[in-house]
Amino acid sequence: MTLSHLFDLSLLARRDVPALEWQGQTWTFGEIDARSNRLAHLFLHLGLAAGDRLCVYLANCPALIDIYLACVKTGIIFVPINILYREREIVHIVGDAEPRLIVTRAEMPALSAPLHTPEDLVLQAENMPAGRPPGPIDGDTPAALVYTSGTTGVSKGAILTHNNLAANAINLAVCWQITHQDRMLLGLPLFHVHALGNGLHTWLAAGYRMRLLERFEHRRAAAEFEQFQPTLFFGVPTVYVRLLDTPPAAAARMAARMRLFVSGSAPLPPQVLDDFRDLFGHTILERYGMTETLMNISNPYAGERRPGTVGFPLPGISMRIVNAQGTEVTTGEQGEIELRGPNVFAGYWRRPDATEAAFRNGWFRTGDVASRAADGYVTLHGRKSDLIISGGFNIYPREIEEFLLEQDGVAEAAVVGVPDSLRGEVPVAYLVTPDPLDEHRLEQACRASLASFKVPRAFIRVDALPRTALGKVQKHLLPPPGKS
Ligand code: MLC
Ligand code: AMP
Repeated sequence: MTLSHLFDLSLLARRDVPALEWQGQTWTFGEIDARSNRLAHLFLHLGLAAGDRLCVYLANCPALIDIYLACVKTGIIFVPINILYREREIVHIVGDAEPRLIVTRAEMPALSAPLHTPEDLVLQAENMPAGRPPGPIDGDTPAALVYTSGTTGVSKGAILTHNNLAANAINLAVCWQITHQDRMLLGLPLFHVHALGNGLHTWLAAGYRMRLLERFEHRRAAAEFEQFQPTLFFGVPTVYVRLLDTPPAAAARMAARMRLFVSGSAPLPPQVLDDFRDLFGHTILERYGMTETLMNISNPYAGERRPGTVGFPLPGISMRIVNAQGTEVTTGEQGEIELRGPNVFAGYWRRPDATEAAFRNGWFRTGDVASRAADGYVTLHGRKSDLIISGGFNIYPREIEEFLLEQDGVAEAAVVGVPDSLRGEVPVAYLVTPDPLDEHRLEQACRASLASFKVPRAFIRVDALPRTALGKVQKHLLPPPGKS
C-alpha cells in the first residue's frame, strides 16, 4: 500500500468529519481530499510527472498540506525548505534537488525553476477535476526529500519513501495509542520530519482533528490550548521549557483533556520532565528520531517513561550499539547506534558516496552515541560529530565556519555549541583576526545570509585555535565564552 491508501482511511472513510482547523476555518477530510486532487491534476497539467521534485518554501499553512498530498497522489517528490533559511541555503537546496516547480510567498533570488504562490496554484486548480489522478506508485516510491546536515559536510536530501513514512505513522499510532478520538495542536514546522512525519502522517492515518498553527509562539500557547482542548501535543524540548512559565491555574485548564505530550529532536533534560509533571500533571513521553530514519526509539506509552532515556526500539526496528570496530558493546557500555528497519531511508539524493558511508553491512550508522541498560532502556549520550542542536534545529558548525572565513579579516574560525537553558545549545564563534573584531558587522553579515538559529550568539577573538599535531582544531580546548 502507498501513503494514499493509508490516508484514505481518513480522506475517504471519514470524508464528512471535521479534519483541520486553521485561523478560525475548518475543513473536512473530504474537502482536503478534493482540494489536493485538483492540485494533483494541475501539477500533471503543468507537465510535472512522478519522480519530478517540487520545492516548498512556506511557513505552516493548509496549502502546504494540500501540496504534500498532491505529491503523494502523483509520485512527485516533495522537497520542503526550512522557512528560516536565507538565500545561500536555499540556492544550495534548489541547485541540488533541481525542482520543476517552487511554491513560495517569499521574494526569491534568481532560481532555475518557475515560482508560484500557493494562492496562484489554488486559483489555477479550481477548474481541474476533483477526482483522483492516476498515480503509478508503490511503497518504494520516494515521497519526500528532506534536507539535513547529517553528520558530514553540506546538507543532503534524505530520500524518504512511502513505506518509510507509512511504517513510522503506523508505529506511532499503535505505540502511542493515537485514534480518531484524539485532537492534536500542531505548532512545529512542517518542513521537518517531526511535524511532517509524526504530526501530519498520524493525523491522516488515524483521522483525528488537528489545529494547525503557523508556528509555536509561547505567548499564545496557553490560549490555543485552552480554546482547542487538544489531547495530543508534539514538541521539542525548548517548547516544554517555554511552557514551564505557565501559571498553575492556566496549566490545569490547558491540560484538561490532554492525553499525551511527546518530546523529541533534542535531549529533554530530566529536570524539565519533572517540573513539567509538577505543573501539568503529565509525564512527557520522550522519543528519539532522525530525518534519515524517522522515529527509532521511544519510551513506552504504558509503563515507565524513564527520565533521561529514550526507551526501546519501536516495532520492526533492529538496533545495535557498536564500538569503533563495529563490534557490539556490552550492557551499559557506550557506542554508536546502528539501525535497520522499514523506517530507514533510501539514501541521500544523488550522493552515492555519502550513502555508502552512512551504512555498515546494511546497518545505518546514526552518529549518535548511546548505551543500553540491563532492562533495555536506551540512553543517548551525545553525538560523534560536532553537530549543534538549538531549539530542535540542527546546525553544522562547518557551514558557519566556512561563511565566517569568507568575511574580511577572518583568518581562522571555529564554531562550537555552548549549553543554553532554553534552546539546549547555541552556537558561539572563535575567530583569529589581525584586527580587533567588529562583532556587529559580523553578526549583521551572518543574519543576512544564514538562518537566524545559526547566527553565533558571541564572536570571540583568540590568538590561535588550539590544534593537534596534525592540525585538527581541538574545540574542547577553546576558552568558555566570557573567559577569553
Ligand atoms: C523559530 N523562529 C521562527 C520559527 N521558529 N521563525 C519563523 N517560523 C518558525 N517556525 C525564529 C524566530 O523568528 C526567532 O528569530 C528565533 O527563531 C527564536 O524565536 P522565539 O520566538 O524566541 O522562539 P522560541 O520560544 O525559542 O521557540 C522556538 C521553537 C522553534 C522551539 C518554536 O525553534 C522550533 O519550532 N523548533 C522546532 C524545530 C523542529 O521541528 N525540529 C525537528 C527537526 S526533525 P530571531 O531572528 O529573533 O533569533 C528531527 C528528528 C526528530 O530532529 O527526532 O524529530
Ligand atoms: P535531524 O538531523 O534534524 O533529523 O536530527 C536528528 C538528531 O536529533 C539525532 O541524530 C539526534 O542526535 C537528535 N535527537 C533526536 N531526538 C533526540 C532525543 N530525544 N534526545 C537527544 N537527541 C535527539
